[in-house]
Amino acid sequence: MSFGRMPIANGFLTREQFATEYFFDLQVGFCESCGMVQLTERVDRERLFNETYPFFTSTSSRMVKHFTEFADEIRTRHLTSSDPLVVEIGSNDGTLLSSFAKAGQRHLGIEPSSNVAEEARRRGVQTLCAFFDESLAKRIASEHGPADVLVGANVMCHIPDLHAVAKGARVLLKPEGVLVFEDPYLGEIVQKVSYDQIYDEHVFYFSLGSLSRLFEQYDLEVYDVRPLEEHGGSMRYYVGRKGRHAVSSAVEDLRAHERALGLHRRDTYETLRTRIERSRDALKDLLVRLRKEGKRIVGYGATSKSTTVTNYCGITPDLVEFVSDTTPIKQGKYTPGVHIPVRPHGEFSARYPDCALLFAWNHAGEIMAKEPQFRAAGGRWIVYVPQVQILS
Ligand code: DWN
Repeated sequence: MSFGRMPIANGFLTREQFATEYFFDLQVGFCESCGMVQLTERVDRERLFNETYPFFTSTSSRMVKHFTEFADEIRTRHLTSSDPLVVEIGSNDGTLLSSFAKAGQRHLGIEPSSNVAEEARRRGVQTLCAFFDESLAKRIASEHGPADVLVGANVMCHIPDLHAVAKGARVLLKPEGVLVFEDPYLGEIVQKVSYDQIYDEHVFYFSLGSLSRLFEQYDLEVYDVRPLEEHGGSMRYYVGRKGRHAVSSAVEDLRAHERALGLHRRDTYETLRTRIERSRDALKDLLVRLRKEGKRIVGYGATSKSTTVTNYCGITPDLVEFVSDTTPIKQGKYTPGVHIPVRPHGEFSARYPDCALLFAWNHAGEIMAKEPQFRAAGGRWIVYVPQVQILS
C-alpha cells in the first residue's frame, strides 16, 4: 500500500528549512513467503537518527513507570547469575537502564542519536553512541564479556538489518542468555487500523509468525510472549537459543490468534487498506466540518505517528491551528510536510480550543487524566483510533 510522498516523521523543522525538506515514498508491503510486513523504501538511517533526534522516552510519566517495571522484570527473571550484564539496543535517554545504573549493576546502552545518548550519560547510564550489529556485538563481548540480557524497547522494528541483530545476539549472549524486546504489534495495527504506526523509522510491523521464521534461521526461538498496552498495543518477545528455554503456552495461543486474524494472508491487508482509506476520509471530513462550524482545533502531541496522519489525510494549518507538545526541541518548529506550528503546552492551556485532536492517542489515559480543565471548559477530544470520533 502507498501513503504517497512523506517527509521524515521526526523531521520537525524551521521555516528556513521548508525549501530543502526531504521527502520519500512511504509504501508498505506484505511478504507472502516470510510473513513480514515492512516498508518497501527505506530512508538512510543517518537522516533519521542523529544529533537532533527529538524523541525522549522520559516525556511520558506512564512510560517511565512502564520501563521501571520492565527493568524489575529483567532483574528478577533473567539476571540470576553473579555480576550479570544487561545491554540495551537503542537505549534513548537511558530511561530503562537507569534502574540498573542506580542499582550499581553492569549495563551498557547502545544509542545512535548523540543528543539523547548524552542525556542518558548525564543520568549516569553508560552509553555507546553507535548502531548495533554483529561487529559491535563482538567488540562488546570482548570488552565486557558475554551478556545475560540483550534488550530493546521500540527499537527492533527500526533496524533494517534484522539478520545482523540475530547474529549479534548469538555472539553477545551467554548460552542461556535472553534477547527480550517489545514493539508495536501487527495484530493491534490490523484490528485498530492504527496506520499511523507506519512511518520511516518503523521498517517492520512484527508478528510472532514473521519473527519466528527470522530467528529460526539462527537457531534461536521465541519462547515466550506478552501482550502490552503501551504504544497503542505492543508485544514483548522473549528469544533464546533453541531448546534452552521451555516454550510457554502463550506462544501457541498467540499463533492461534494470528491465524484467526489472518495475518498470514494477503487479503487481510487488502481489507486493511480499504479501512485505512475510510478512516482517512472520515477524519478529514470531520475536521473540515468542524472548521466550517467555526470551531478551533489544536493538535495534542507532535508524535512521529502524526506525520503520517497529517500528510496522508491532508491536515494542514487551516484545519489544525497548532500542535501542543511538551518536548522543548520540537517547540517553535513546524511539523514535517504540512508545517503546522508546534507550541508549548502553555499555549494550549492559556486559551483552550473547542477541540483537541489527540495525536498522542497511545498516551490517552495519562493525557486525559491531566487535562480535566480542558473538558470542564467545554473542550472535546477528537480521536481516530480505533475509529474517528469526538469523545462525548
Ligand atoms: O517507536 C517510537 C516511539 C516509541 O516513540 C519512535 N519511532 C518515536 C516515538 O514515536 P512517537 O513520537 O509517535 O511517540 P509518542 O510517545 O506517542 O510521542 C508522544 C509525543 O507527545 C511526544 O512528543 C511528547 C508529547 N506529549 C505531550 O506533549 N504531552 C506526551 C505526553 C504524554 C503529554 O502529556
